[in-house]
Amino acid sequence: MFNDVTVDPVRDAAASTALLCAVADGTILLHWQPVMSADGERILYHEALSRVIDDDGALMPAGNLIAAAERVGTIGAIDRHNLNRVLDELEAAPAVCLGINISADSACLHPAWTRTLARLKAAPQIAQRLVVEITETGTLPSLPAAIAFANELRTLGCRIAIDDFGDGQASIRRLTALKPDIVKVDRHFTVGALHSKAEYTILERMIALAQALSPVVIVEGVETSAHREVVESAGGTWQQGYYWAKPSPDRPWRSEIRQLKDLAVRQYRKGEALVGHASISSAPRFTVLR
Ligand code: G
Ligand code: MN
Repeated sequence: MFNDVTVDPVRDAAASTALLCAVADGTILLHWQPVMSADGERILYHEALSRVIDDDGALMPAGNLIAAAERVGTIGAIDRHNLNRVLDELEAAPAVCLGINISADSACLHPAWTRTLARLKAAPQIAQRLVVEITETGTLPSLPAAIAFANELRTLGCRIAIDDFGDGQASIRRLTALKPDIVKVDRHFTVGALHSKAEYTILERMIALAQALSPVVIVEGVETSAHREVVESAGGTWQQGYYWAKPSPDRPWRSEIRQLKDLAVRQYRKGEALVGHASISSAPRFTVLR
């Protein structure tokens, strides 16, 4: 059932119910994938991606179930659950920036968002480290509603990203109205750029267009070193994809905290003062966006 891509209302109802049950059972999990600078030196943020445990106990991407939940209209509850789990992470780790995917269908100021928005309002230092990625693949049901949602989140300090830019159905005029802080160029342009000069030019122009729409541009689908190079030469300074890291349950920002704790304990035992983050040479570097 999980891998079936044909659209059928009964299957959609079953799949969307399975996803809600996974939330209730705690079998929907977040994996993390970093957004990296083209030189591999900096991490912009880590994107949370949903994974579900299937009937055989295997972990699998939740993409098909999410698509069904979007069609049935239950995606809002899933998105709010995931966003609240990301807020838990941000609360636990004071230096990291994290990203979350919100379906276009959920991007409206529905009363169900009240508790989550209150949580963000109460903690601006957490909101400032959150990137809310609104996917372009679904059509935005109401542009004014999406603009109000994006503006509210931005007022609270969050960054708004347009996901899968170039792959969806929304017009550029509609996307401009969201005033995105970040645009993520869809991975198909990366794959195409190695095929022909014409497709390379399309990638280059897509990046330039995205740069005109927002101050930060991320290019997705960087799977090989050839992709890394072609994207960098086309102007893609922030990159994401399997070449840099596959989505993983590991949370490197937690290991930084662990290293800091270990260091503190070692230095305490040796009678030395704690010298801080700069001394942890192996720790990943985080770019706090603002
Ligand atoms: O729509 P969005 O860009 O949020 O989708 C992320 C999805 O893309 C996740 O399911 C993730 O596992 C997958 N993904 C991440 N990096 C790559 C990549 O380099 N290649 C491909 N094909 N998929 C990727
Ligand atoms: Mn995304």
